[in-house]
Amino acid sequence: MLQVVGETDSESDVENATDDGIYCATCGYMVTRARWRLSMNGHEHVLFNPAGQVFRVLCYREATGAVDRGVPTDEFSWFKGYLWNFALCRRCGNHLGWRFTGDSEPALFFGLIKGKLTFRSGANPED
Ligand code: JO2
Repeated sequence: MLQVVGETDSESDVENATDDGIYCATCGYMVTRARWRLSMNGHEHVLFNPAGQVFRVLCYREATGAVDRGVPTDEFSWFKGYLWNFALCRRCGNHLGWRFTGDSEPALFFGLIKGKLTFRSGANPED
């Protein structure tokens, strides 16, 4: 009977892996992961807010490196049936996008501004 001994990748190693990490472009903190990409009639959207600002918005199921701020509102919501509030970088507080919540699946997702993210680990935001 052969027994495999020694170290194997634990669940937490996998959970902690940053190979697909996506980071705050300002401070480098890991905000989300490629594996959490979500399509809401598309992953990437070009959207305007009431102030006339244009955003390239990417949708993710989760963004552990973001904190939400403010009272969710449905005013000007880009996604029908969803309330939004602000999503800020958990480390530097930069505005990264919006957190969306609703009654149907998915009940929660994040719309993150492409230009506020970097897809390179350890990228120097000054580069
Ligand atoms: C989210 C911002 C937005 C809206 C905004 C600042 C102020 C206001 C901002 N539709 N929200 C969404 N506001 C997005 C939007 O689903 O318009 O862009 O309504 O006073 O994030 O800069």
